[in-house]
Amino acid sequence: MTRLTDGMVKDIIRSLDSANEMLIALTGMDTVELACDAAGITKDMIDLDGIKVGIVPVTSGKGIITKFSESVAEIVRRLGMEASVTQAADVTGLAEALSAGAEIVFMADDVTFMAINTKNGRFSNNSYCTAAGYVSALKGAAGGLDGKEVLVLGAGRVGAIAARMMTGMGAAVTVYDIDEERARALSESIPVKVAADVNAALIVHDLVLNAAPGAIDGRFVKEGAIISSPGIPFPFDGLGIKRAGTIINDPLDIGVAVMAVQCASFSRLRRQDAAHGT
Ligand code: 2YC
Repeated sequence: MTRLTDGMVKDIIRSLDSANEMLIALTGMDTVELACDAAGITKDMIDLDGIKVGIVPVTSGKGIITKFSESVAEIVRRLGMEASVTQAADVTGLAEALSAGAEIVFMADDVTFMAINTKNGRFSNNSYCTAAGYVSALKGAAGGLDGKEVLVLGAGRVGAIAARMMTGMGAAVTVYDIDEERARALSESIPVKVAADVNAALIVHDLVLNAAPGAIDGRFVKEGAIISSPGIPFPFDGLGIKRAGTIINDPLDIGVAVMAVQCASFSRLRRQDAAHGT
């Protein structure tokens, strides 16, 4: 997953309203509904109100990203939970969150971004939750994925999980990765086709899940395509934006919302229905 920079994070909090409006318009679901769908539950199965959440800044590696923790806290508050960023970072911050009775603790270093359920130790991972959230968004925008052809760009952590999920939903998935070996390796474990050329694959796909870090050449975006594209930097040029019918993108919101709902579901499910997909 591309590492966020201070510049990319600074506008997240102010853009959360429009991000939620965009989701409703494009997928028919608001952030809570989408997060529940991605976590394999429905809203009536869980009460998110007032769940205490601690966000602990982590100084390891490239260090703290300005407003990253506060952005995570704001996204979680909008789900109805009670979120706060700890004063201290790292281990001391974790101790602070636990002493304050946090039921869920969010922490991210440069490799792993997780939400831990302190009641039972189960945890949510940002890569899985981002994949699940963007698959749900694509499913909503496309009116279902069963029997549909979907192109996945990138066979990394998010792309591979998304490809597996959509295959399981009955989609005919084609995967492209700049390292063809990585796409081929994925096709050994799940029934996906491998695309050798990204532009030849793009131009024939109405549905795209973009989990690759690079820019996309707008000339090859199929007219009216629905593109679900997590994270940053935003990979489309003006022509790509014009040719696509729908582009679902945000730097952090959907992934974090799914993490919070999935992690809460580990200890808070109302009805003990088996929550599928977690
Ligand atoms: O501020 C902090 O606590 C930093 N340690 C946070 C580092 C986050 C690094 N990860 C990322 O930027 C990306 C996110 C978009 C989600 C997963 N990796």
